[in-house]
Amino acid sequence: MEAKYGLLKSDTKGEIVPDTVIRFYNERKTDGHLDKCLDMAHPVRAFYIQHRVYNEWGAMIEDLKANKTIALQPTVAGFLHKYKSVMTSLGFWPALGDVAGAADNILRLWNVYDLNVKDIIDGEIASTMSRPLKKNEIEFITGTAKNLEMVYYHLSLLSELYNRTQDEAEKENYRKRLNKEYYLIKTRTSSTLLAPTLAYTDFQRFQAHNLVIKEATRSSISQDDINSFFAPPNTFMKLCRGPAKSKIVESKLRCYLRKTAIPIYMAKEEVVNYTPRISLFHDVISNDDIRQLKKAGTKKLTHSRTGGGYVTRLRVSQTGWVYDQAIPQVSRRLARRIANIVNLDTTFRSKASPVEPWQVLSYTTGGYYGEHIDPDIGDEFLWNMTEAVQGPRALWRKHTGQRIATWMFYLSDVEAGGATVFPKLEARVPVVKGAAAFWYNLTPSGKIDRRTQHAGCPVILGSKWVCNKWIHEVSQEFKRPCGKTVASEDFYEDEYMPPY
Ligand SMILES: O=C(O)CCC(=O)C(=O)O
Repeated sequence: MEAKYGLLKSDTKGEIVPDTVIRFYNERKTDGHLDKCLDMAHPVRAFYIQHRVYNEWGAMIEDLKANKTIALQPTVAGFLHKYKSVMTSLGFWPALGDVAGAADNILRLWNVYDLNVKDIIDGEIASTMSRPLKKNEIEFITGTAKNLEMVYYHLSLLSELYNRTQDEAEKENYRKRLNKEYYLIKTRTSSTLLAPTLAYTDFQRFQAHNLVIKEATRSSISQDDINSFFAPPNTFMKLCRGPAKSKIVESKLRCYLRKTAIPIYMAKEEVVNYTPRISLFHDVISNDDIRQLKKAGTKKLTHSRTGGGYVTRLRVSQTGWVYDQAIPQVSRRLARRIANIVNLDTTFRSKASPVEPWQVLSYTTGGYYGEHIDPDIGDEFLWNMTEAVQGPRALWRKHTGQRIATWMFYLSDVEAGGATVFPKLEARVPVVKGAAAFWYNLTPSGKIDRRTQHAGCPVILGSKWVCNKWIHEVSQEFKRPCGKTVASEDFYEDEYMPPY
């Protein structure tokens, strides 16, 4: 027993409690209550909880369960019970990929929002604290940055590890690692390590490389050396951080009370870009309908996929498709409201439907959707293909046409981050619960309007929920007629509704 669990301790009730369980309970006090495990709103907390659960709990639980005498004692039994309830609530047990994903989330937030490495390590994100990261946790994020070839972030973390330790031997170790990594990266193009076959044929380069590595252990790199790997922010990042349009252009954006198909109902439209028009319609879904959409969506949530059907780092969220039958009244009400505002056919049909089912999306901290357009790019060539090569997906597209427009409800507010941005237009839509963004993806000639390329910025704190309703070309022929020329861009320059 002793050998298996290490130190065994007795508590006041005379129980024998393995030190791992005592440590778990002690850490709980500093990490917050176990129930907080499910509160993944803070990126640093979300990371260290998954890191700890992955690294420590799995092995400990197996050990405890294997020994019935210990497992039946109240403290240990209580612990095992807690473990079971966390498992049930989470629905999964974090794997290495989940921990790496949580580390990747922190790196993404740092990169996109230009956070401060010291604040991250101290557990402070957007002025909200969690506990500081421990050395092994910082090491894990450092390793993730290295794997992702995020050079600046990798070296900055190593440098921080170096600065924070007081232990001379450890300091020396970090210094060597830091210098070696720096020189390895600097000499990467000629590195024999990246082209192993060269190591045996190109001795001159191999020796030169080795000399560099030897040199690296002697010299010291500065902050300026690390900064030489820093890449300036692109438009997507700038927009995630805040508005990017000039003050003059911004001051020309207006809010309107728009006529709808119902004479007594005026829609509240905030225009965030005029050409092409991108609007945010306020107060278009009630809290009760939001609750029902989220409830139905939650039952269906799985990893979001991108166009080709892949789970990738381009899209970090959960998706749940909700068919009208699941929430018939809500669906009818919302579909009618959208139709009344934008004058498009939004009736879901089993064949050649002008709309897709509701797509509910949930983002937690670090979650985002990289730049993309909503129409299927492959479809631009679809019409030239024979049915045999098109396949069922293409056939479906053929019957429904492209996604002519996107209507996206915001089902939550978000504590920080998460805006929807259009880098080619420098346009930005804030996350406002109860509102919906709307834009056309096609020009009147049916061409994909690539100016509508957009992205969901990473959520910094809290969670973000949205719901897409994609509207297709089919059955919109009289609602949104083609432009008179192929070149015509926006048919209704400033009005969605035709004059009644
Ligand atoms: O979450 C967002 O803000 C954007 C979502 C999006 O672009 C999409 O689901 O296609």
